[in-house]
Amino acid sequence: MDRYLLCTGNPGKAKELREILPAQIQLLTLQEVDLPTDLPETGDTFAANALQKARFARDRTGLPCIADDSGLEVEALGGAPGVYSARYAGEAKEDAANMAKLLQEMNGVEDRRACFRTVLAFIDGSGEHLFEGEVRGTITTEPRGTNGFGYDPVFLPEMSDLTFAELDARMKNAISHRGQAVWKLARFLAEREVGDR
Ligand code: ITT
Repeated sequence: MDRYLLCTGNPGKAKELREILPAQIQLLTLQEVDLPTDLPETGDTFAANALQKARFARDRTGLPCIADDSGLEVEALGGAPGVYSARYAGEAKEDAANMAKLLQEMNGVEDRRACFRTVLAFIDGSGEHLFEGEVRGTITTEPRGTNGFGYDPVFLPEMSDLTFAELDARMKNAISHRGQAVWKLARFLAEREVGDR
């Protein structure tokens, strides 16, 4: 079985990555290899941060590493919170506080367009690889639904009447930014395996 290190301390992300990646891939957690769960991410793009987290873990373990950097870009806020999505309302990285701040900033704003983005970085002996996904939608005026994590209750994906938090996990994964990026990674790994045969 192939073993990969999942370089995230966010349980919501980890759950989705596990759900989407093929079952024959064994995913190790940061705790299992004695690394901190809050890896350094000081870049100003999703790609830079995903690479920074994956490189940090790869340098220390030598394992094939997968890191996810993601966030919500809101048109009327000039792309904020963007790469600062996790710490939008402070260092504590609290979902409820982040959503409350976002709804406050968007109070009375008519243009509610937004985009969720994920960049996955995968590093192994073959080098560094990036996979991206994005989904467009709008910010609701109040939280709806209890599934998922993060900003899910306030994000209404395009062509859906339900927020990410009202969709079940399979539906969210089928259309989400993370779902798209992970499918690209899974296809890359599968095609490489076929090539190796
Ligand atoms: P790691 O760096 O350890 O992976 P993190 O939570 O710090 O965890 P990011 O820096 O990538 O991760 O921050 C992403 C932020 O965007 C965080 O607040 C998430 O809650 C939010 N987010 C990312 N994907 C999301 C999704 O699918 N649904 C809702 N919120 C999401």
